[in-house]
Amino acid sequence: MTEATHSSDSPLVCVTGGAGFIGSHTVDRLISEGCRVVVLDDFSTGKRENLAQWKGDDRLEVVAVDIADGLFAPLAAVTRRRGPVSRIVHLAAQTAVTRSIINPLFDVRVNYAGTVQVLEYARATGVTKVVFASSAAVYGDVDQLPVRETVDTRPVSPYGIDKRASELMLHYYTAVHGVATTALRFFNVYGPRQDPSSPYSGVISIFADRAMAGRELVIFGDGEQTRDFIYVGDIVRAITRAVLTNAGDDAVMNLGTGQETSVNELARVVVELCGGASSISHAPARAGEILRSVAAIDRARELLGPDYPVSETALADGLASTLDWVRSTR
Ligand code: UD2
Repeated sequence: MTEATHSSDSPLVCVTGGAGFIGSHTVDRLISEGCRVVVLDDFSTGKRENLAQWKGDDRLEVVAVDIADGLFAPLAAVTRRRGPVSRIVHLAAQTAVTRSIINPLFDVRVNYAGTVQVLEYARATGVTKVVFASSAAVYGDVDQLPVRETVDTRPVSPYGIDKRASELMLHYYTAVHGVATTALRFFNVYGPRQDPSSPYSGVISIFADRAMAGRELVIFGDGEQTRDFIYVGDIVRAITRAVLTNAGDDAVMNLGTGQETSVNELARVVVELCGGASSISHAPARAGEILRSVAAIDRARELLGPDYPVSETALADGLASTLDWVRSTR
């Protein structure tokens, strides 16, 4: 054991799903803020290359593990060497809403039981804070926009139900076991490292990938459906704040920008930023598609603090950074 690896003034933070899109950016930020990080990831969608910048750096350790099998065994060797995990960012999940509809038991195992595994570890080992990636999917279809955390949640997929059930479990562990927790309801997150290769990939990653290659963009439905697109850097600032402080203890909060953008508008901007070579076509709307989605962000503003804007990155700037990244990978 060395001073550096066991230093008590440098918190050891566990990031589940830390090799993924949002997870790897979270790792970058936590290390740059002075933390040591242990990543748990099953590499089903996460990639080692997302963490390649830390290769050989003692501040990061990566353990390949399925979160649903529990955290005790995979973290035992790490904590023997480095001391206890003090905080957890829980991002590991199966992220495709459609997959949860096809295979609800798989969703329950990974997204719900996986969260309970995290909370059990936190309770048993005295972890001081757990931050959980919830989703706008907990809302289902709502009448009043922008959507507030106070509305009744009516999730319409096993994915949304498991995220909501996980939030309730977080509250239970806070109320009964005293584990401090925060649930962050992500809206549509985009940015560098988002993988465009799956049919469930985020629309911005798909549009950026195609427009950069001069290929056609396909809009599902009339394209007037809206989303609240938040840049990954802004999401990661909020995660870091919540996990390293008591901001948002025992709360759920939306993380979006409060700005509504239609898919038509998005397609136009992406094509323009890429030089205008791509055509845009339409295909039938996706089944079960929500028409409009936009977050009320007053609660996040209040809980994270005025010195910590929920969303700093304008869509045009975030898209430019995303396209720069796509360019750099070719
Ligand atoms: C997002 C989340 C999902 C869940 C859900 C909750 C992402 C990637 N997914 O699903 O995990 O939290 O919100 O409501 O953030 N589209 C096209 N063409 C394409 C791809 C998509 O027109 O090639 C449309 C799609 O029909 C939808 C919009 O773009 O209207 C956004 O699609 P998405 O898959 O990026 O995200 P969403 O909102 O379905």
